[in-house]
Amino acid sequence: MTRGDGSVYTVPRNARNRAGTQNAMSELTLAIGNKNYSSWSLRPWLAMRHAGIPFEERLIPLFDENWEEAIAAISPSRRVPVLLHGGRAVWETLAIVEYVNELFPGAGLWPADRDARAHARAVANEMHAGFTALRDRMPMNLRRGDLKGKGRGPGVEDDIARICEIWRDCRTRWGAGGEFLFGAFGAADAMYAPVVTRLDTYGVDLDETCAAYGRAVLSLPAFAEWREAALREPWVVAEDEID
Ligand SMILES: N[C@@H](CCC(=O)N[C@@H](CS)C(=O)NCC(=O)O)C(=O)O
Repeated sequence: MTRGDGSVYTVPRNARNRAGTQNAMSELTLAIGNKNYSSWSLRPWLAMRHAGIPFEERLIPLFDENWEEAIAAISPSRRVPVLLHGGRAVWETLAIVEYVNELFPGAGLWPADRDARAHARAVANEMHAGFTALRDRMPMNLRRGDLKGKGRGPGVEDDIARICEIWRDCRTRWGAGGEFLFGAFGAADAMYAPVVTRLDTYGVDLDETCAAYGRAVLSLPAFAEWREAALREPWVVAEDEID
């Protein structure tokens, strides 16, 4: 199996045992929303695709005429992403990441070092629970190239300052082995990937450390694959389009 960066990833034997069979692992299905808008969907998709973890993708266009029926049939929270595996539904992005990490412990989704791993989980959770001003004002929208300077409002600058503090801190303390928060690309980076796209879309000025980190995320082959598909999508979600 090949990772997104071209290196080869061997499925660990204990992962096979936990999943039951090799076949069971190849039957992972990740249900996602529109690639242009669904920032939560991007996170586990990117983590899994970059790591070379095999999965089938099921895209359910957000809020179109079949949305409610389709999502209710597979997701208890009626939200995407949701991972389907062996009759089980795993919803909530971080729960999906942890589930996949248990199936593929050799995939490097979290850092090997315990201190780094604790830090990675803390910043991933901080992303999951917070930055609501930025998320509300700057919806992910990969198609738009005309939003530089837009999306500002109360709380947004504070969110950006804290995010950049996290990135600088991770890069300084743990990032020496690569271009990402903990060196190699992993789950913490996947959690922040939609923020990277927002800071780019809305033209936020960054210091060199954060700008370089953002460029590294946007340059990932797996992210390019997601973006290309997003740009081909026909759907428009009016509430995520700002003027
Ligand atoms: N806390 C959830 C958030 C998931 C979420 O809000 N997904 C959005 C799409 S990006 C969704 O399904 N929205 C549908 C709705 O609000 O009805 C997670 O971590 O997965």
